[in-house]
Amino acid sequence: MAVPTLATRSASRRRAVAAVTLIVTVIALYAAATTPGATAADTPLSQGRPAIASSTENAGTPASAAVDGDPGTRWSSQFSDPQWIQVDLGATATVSRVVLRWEAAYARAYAIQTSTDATTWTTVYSTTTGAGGTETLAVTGTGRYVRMYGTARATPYGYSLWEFQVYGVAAPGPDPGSFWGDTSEIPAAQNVLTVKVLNRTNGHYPDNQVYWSFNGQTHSIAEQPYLDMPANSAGRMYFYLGSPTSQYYDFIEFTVGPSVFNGNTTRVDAFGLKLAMRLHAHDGYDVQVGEDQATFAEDRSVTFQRFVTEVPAEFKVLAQTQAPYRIIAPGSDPSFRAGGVNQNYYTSYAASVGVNESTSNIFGCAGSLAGNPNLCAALNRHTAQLPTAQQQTPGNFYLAPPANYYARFWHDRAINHLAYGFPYDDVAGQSSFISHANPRYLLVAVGW
Ligand SMILES: [Ca+2]
Repeated sequence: MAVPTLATRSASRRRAVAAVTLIVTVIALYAAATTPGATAADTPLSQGRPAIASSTENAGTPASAAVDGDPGTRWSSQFSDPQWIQVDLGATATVSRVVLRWEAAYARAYAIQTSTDATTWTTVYSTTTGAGGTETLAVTGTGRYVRMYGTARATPYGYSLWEFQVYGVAAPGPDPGSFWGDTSEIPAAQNVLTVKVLNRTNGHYPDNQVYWSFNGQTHSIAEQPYLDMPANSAGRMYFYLGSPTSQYYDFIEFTVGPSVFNGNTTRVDAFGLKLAMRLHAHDGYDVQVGEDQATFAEDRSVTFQRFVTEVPAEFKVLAQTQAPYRIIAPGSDPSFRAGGVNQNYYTSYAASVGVNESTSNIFGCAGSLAGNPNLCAALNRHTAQLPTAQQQTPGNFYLAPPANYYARFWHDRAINHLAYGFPYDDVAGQSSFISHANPRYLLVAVGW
């Protein structure tokens, strides 16, 4: 472990205190048995993207194995109907082709469906006479999410796909320039750097209802979008929507030296508002962290619903108890603490790797784990059972329970998949911490 910076560790050591009903209308809007002319070399939009499924047969057949591009790994479900597998393309795409590479356990009846929000689905292909093997389907659809929804198995086994490949054209994302606005008129700092706060609430709040607060000053961005940031240690800047005391709030944290900025967004305690920050330095360094632009673009209610849909049952409560204001970290929820229904969520797994620590202390990297960042990170990422050399390989993270699915959710929605999902999420460079000398400005986007 490198010596941590003040900002990161002071923040990260804080203890946390703090089914969608699917009406499947099987209407084939478009179905064709022809194979579209596409080059064999093109890469599916689905490859390497986050995938989830209604079930898995065992830990060796995760949903991710159907989108990994490896013909020797597969997803398989439990042996019942219906079952589904869904992939998140990361942004809205025009979908033109789906390739299903079935293992022997294939679907007789299934639909291919698309969705913009992982809640409401549109069927773009369906069949009751699936043939198994490799099926190449020409479809016409639009969506960020694509799933195979199986309603009748062809064998007594489950549904099993070597690969679930979605091809098409990704819609152009938001223009990064317009997201971050015009940076040419940012005033030069008299102190260390200029902070500019951006209203990216998609019209939910006007500029005179988007507030920032730092070191005793509170302003709306209509009054004052800029702050000339002085050197300070372990500082926080808070953001509020609606009023300066609104329950819709969040913060960034930082340590600012005479000629350096160190700081991060954080989901260690909770999600309150979508936040992203972009640091620009005099030498041309220009780096962004925080929620990605697709997450900024979607409504808050969609983000909450997506959380409930995507995480395992034990974690759904995190987006419910303090809704609509917060999605809280698992270590903050009574269900995972002593006496709670999931107090033993981690117990047997932790014991299997020689750790005797409470579930909430594992999520919070507290107790005996406060001094062991690597082990705490491995437990949160479900890599503690692997050889040490593989514990910090991102491709191994969050592949099976028990794991911190709250943290995984924020990584899946973060720029470059970097987020502070738990206190030692900086292990293996996975956090949203950024640091650079001679900073010129910091842009902070506040979303809904
Ligand atoms: Ca595979």
